[in-house]
Amino acid sequence: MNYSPTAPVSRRNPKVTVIGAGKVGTTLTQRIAEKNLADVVLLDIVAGMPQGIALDLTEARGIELHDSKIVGTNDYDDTANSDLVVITAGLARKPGMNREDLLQINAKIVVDVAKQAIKRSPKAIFIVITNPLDVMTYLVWQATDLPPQKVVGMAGVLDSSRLQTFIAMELGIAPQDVSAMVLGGHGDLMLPLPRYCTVRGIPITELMDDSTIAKLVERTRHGGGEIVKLLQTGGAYFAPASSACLMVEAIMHDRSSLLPAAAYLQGEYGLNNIFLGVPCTLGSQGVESILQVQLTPEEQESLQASAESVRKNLKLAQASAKI
Ligand code: TXD
Repeated sequence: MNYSPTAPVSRRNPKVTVIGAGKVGTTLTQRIAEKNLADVVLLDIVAGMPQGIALDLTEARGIELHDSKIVGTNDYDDTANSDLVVITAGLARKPGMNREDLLQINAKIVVDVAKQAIKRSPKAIFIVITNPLDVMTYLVWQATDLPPQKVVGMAGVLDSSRLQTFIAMELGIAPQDVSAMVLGGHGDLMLPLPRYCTVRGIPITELMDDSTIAKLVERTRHGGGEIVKLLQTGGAYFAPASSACLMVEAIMHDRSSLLPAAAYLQGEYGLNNIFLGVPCTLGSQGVESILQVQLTPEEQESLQASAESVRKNLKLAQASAKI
C-alpha cells in the first residue's frame, strides 16, 4: 500500500447545524461540542450574536478538551452539507402565553429556515424543537419535502425526563433508575403513561398510590409552564437541550435508541398524516421504526384528543405560513 504520512486526511467530523442561537440552541451547541459528537454551525438572524457565542464556546475548548469546531454565522452557505439540522429558531413562550399563541409567528420562521437549510444540506436529517412542536415538525417536513422518517420533533424525551425526575424525587431514588414514558402532542393534552413507567423494571403503580401518580402526571403536563412562571423571561432550556442532544447522539452514533419523539404516523395508533409523540427508534437514517404499545380505551381517546388539537393548529399554521 502506498502510505504517505503527509497525505491529506479525507475524513471529516460530522456536521450539525443548529438554527436559532437562543437559549436552547446555544446550550445544545455546547452539549454537542463538549460530547465531541460533531462540528457545530450555529446560525441566527441576529448579526454578530451566533459569532460571539461560537467564539466564547471555542475559547473554552482548551479547557473542556473537546475536538468540535464551532462556527457562528448568519449565512446559510456555512451550513452546507450538514448531516443533521436542528431547528430551534422562533419565539419562546412568555408568561401567560400558551404554546398555541406562538403558532403563527413561528410557522413563518420555521418554514423559511427549513427551506434555506434543505437547499444547502439535501441529505440532512432534521430535528425540530420550535413550539408548538408537533405542528412545526409537520411544517418542516412539508417545507423540506424529505421522506418523513428524516424529520423528527423533540418533545417526548423532555416530557418523559420531567416525569422521570418527579418520580425519582417522590421516591427518593436516582433519576437514572427511573424509566418514564410520555406520548402524544407536546401540550397540555400530552399523554403520560404511568403503566409504562418503571423503577429498574418495577412498575411505579406498585410503588405509589393512584393519587400520588395523578399529582406527578399533572405536574409533568404543566412542566414547561412551571418553569416559565419561575423564570419570568423565556422558557426552559437546560433539560430541552439535554433532550435534543440525546436525539442527536442517537442519530450520530446510529444507536437505534428507543425514544419518545414526534414521528410521522401512517396508521400507527389509528392515526394518519400527522406528527405526534410516539415511541420510536432513532438511528443514522432518522426514525427507523415506531413501536405500538397497548393503550387502554381512555388512553387511546386522550391520544385522539391530542391529535385533534394538533390538526386544528396545523391548519392555522399552514394558512399563515402559506404552505
Ligand atoms: O420540548 C420542546 N420542543 C421545547 C420547545 C422546549 C423548550 C423550548 N421550546 C421552543 O424552542 C420554544 O418555545 C421556542 O419556540 C424554541 C426556542 O426556545 P429558546 O428558549 O431557545 O428561545 P430564544 O432564546 O428566544 O431563541 C430563539 C432564537 C433567537 O436567538 C432568535 O433570534 C432566533 O431564534 N430566530 C431566528 N433565527 C434564524 N432565523 C430566523 N428567522 C429566526 N427568528 C428568530
